Amino acid sequence: MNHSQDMNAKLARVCKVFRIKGTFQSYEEIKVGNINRTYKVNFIRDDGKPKSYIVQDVNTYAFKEPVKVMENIDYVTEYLHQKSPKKTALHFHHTRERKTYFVGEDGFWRLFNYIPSVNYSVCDDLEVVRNAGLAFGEFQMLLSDFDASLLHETIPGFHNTRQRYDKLRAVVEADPCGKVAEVREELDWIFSVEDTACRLIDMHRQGKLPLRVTHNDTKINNVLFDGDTKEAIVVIDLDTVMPGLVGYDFGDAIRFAANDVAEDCPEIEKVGLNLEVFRAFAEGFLKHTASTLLPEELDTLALSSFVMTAELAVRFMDDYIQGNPYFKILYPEHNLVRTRCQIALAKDMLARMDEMEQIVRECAAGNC
Ligand code: GN1
Ligand code: MG
Repeated sequence: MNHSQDMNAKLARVCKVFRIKGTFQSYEEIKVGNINRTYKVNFIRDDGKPKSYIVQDVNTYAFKEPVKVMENIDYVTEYLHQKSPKKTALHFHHTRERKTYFVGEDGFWRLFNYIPSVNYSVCDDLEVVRNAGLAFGEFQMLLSDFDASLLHETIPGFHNTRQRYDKLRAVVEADPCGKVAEVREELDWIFSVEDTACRLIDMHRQGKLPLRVTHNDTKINNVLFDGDTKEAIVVIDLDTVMPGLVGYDFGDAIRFAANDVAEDCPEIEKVGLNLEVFRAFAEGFLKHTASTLLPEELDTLALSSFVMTAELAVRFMDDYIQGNPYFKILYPEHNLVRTRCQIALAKDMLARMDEMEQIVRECAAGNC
């Protein structure tokens, strides 16, 4: 059997476990996302109509306790559905044992509804960006009274920047693949900004920034849009919904969307912060959240963009030095290219912090 036939058979088996009715037609891999493997599977139902689903093979290297990930998702999707029943929601199918996952020899599988939509990996359409901001802001508002003690920490210390730095130090020390000499310059820069990059987590520890329920992975490709109206349909990828700081969601979204280029662009001279995109996202995000945020949270939103970008530089660098066990790569230097791209963006953010802060103040006051 070749790879595609093998995959066909595997996915058909998984669909059967989730009791999907009809005839399996085909599948395509959706290459969005750096962690899990995602497939769209296409069926013809018994009434002759086509119907598609999304099947995912959860990465259990990243998510050591995937059952807990699914428990979080069950709670959160149910809660969101109860609060806004008319909105399109992610719907995870159950196995005969009433589980939203299935552990096979070949992976940890889940299956949910396919939602016809468009999705952007790079986007400079300001209306789309504003709508992404609205969607992530609304997501956080809807979960503002959710009992956070129900949630597992699916990746311990996920955005604990201090811990990320400590881990990088240990990995540099061990240098398991002999890569450190070649990345000295990048490492020197990363460590030179450590205190600034750790300011959010430090402020949280000092009791100045509160925990909320956050998404924690707010790349614009984690929102599905209506291609005609450009409105956001639904926020997806709930694997990392956990207690977190508001800046994690704001900052990560800016890191990804307000870069002039993709996060793995090898042409460093093209990397840069797009302040128009920054403004559009801030306008959407703050529309409903501004009144609920503390002054310290608003004051650190611009900084959070830098923090998340530096943190990603740390994480990509760590993975590169370790031989790429965590992020999917398309070529051996991929994580190094991603690191350099984050460093270039983070530098630009530092240089333009005042402008970002000014925009946040304007948007928070409703004068965007
Ligand atoms: C991963 O899987 P994906 O692409 O949504 C990662 C994020 C990073 C992102 C960088 C669980 O997200 O934290 O910001 O790659 N998710 C996890 O592209 O580590
Ligand atoms: Mg993700």
